[in-house]
Amino acid sequence: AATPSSHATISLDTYDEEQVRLMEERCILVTPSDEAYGEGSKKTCHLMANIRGPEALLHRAFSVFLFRPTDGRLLLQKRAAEKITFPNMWTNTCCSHPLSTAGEREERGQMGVRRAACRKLPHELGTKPSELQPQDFTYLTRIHYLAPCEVDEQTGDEGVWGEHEIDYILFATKDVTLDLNPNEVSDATYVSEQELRAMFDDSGMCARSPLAFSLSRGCTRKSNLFNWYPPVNSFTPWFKLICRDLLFPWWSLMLSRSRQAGWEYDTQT
Ligand code: DMA
Ligand code: MN
Repeated sequence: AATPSSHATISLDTYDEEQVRLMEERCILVTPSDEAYGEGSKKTCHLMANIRGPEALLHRAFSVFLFRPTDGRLLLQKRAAEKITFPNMWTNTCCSHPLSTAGEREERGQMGVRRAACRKLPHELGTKPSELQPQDFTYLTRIHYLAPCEVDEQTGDEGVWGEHEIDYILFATKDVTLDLNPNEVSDATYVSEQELRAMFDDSGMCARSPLAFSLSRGCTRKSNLFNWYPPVNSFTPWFKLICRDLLFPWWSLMLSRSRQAGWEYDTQT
């Protein structure tokens, strides 16, 4: 493995103090077949210069999807403005990284990522530690993905920050109490499949720029050349990907099965 000094770095002076501190966390470096070979700071791992660099740094992560038992709705969070990567975007219940400690490096039964999820849900959403235990999660699969935080629409240039991860997908169905950490999460909501699809319809190109607005179809928001609206909803790239490939197909299957079984499962209202 290369020495840390060979990796690109950047000044964090303009960012939130607490989020800068968290950039010192030690992520687990992995090969594309998810073999752990070392560790790197969260900062090093999330700079596009290191992701696109000769080493193509890749690290281990997890994504939790938490469903409410009473109505099957999924808990979404909106990332705080303070987040250095992907601020202000809606995403799945909780995402983060297992750290390079003995407990969170453990691979047997995905124990490391399960423990990391049990550490981060209370930190981000204020769930009680007793409400979610490692065995409450169902491990679905791991996905390898790469996404820059920003891409310049004109030049195609990528911004400074991004993700390049082997992401463990964990589902759970559990009632939890919420007490949002405002440094991490600015909003949270439970959505049905239909409600989530409607939120997606209210994102995309709509009103990103007056030109994009005038060209976008099916957009009812008012805009003109002197008015700029940010997108109503924007979503993290990994959440969109997981929705398309895993969540929506799984959700429809689960609902049709539960209807066949005669369960009263109200997802419409
Ligand atoms: C990183 O999530 C993990 C994935 C799957 C993108 P994050 O940026 O929310 O990490 P953290 O909460 O540790 O800042
Ligand atoms: Mn990451």
